[in-house]
Amino acid sequence: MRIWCVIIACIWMVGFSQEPFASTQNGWEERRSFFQKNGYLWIKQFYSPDQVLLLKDWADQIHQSSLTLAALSKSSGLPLQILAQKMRGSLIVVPEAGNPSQICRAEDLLSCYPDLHQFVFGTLTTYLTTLLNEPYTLFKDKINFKWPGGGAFPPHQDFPAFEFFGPREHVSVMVCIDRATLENGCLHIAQNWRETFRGMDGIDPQLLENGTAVLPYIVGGKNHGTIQPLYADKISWLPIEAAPGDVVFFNSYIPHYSEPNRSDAPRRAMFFTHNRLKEGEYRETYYYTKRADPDNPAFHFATPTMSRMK
Ligand SMILES: O=C(O)CCC(=O)C(=O)O
Repeated sequence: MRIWCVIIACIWMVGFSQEPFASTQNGWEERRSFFQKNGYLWIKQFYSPDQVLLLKDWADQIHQSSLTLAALSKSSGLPLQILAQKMRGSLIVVPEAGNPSQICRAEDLLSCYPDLHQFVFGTLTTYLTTLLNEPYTLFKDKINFKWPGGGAFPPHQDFPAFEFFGPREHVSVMVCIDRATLENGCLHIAQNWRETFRGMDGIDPQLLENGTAVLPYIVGGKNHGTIQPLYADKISWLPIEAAPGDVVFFNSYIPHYSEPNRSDAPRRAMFFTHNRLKEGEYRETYYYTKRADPDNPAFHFATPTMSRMK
């Protein structure tokens, strides 16, 4: 009798100790195959409420610094673009096209906030590296403030804005700071976009199958970078009404857009774009080039900001 009890206990312990391992593996595999099939992965409550408090503090500090730079620009008569060139350790601050007294976005956050850099690396970069089973590295980073009245980001793919640098694919992570709603201009992501365009003229079928096709887009003018309406109108869009602490991983080919903020509260979100480490480290080159040529339309691709050709 005693020997049977020992055998049953051993079987139960082996089964019990294997279960968490087995379910963890399944968790990664499910997430990986969802991301690979759909081009995005939305993880609700990725950050805890206390981590969200930290992120909100960073967002507040970044906005304060951006306002200080905007005030310096006004008092010195030097445009923000020139300040970003002269003060290489400072944020890159870009005003709203429709309301230049409002800040649309700030970039190169991680050079100015080393603690935020460590926080992002230890959470998002590490998570992404495990999710996709190979090392990833940061390519660029920014916060889009989208204050009340802040402008729309028309439908676009990110890849054509990044393609002048080395990497052939990227994964951005949107970190939701404020609740994002239909009213305040949440992100919308294309669903099944590869299926939508199968067999359609003007798109390379092999690239479409690989998920790396670039849809025809408007070049020049105030809609520079926007997917041609003939194509964008066919897409079925998923609104990401995300809560603070939610994160959304999405690749640089998936079409996305967001509406203006029609509410009276901000819709802030940070974006951390990564590339495969084996394609090289580009973050410093990216920001060196952006500071040297800030009005290049490639840096204002489907955004509510001003550039040379807009
Ligand atoms: O902040 C948003 O709503 C959209 C962001 C985006 O698509 C971009 O910055 O390229």
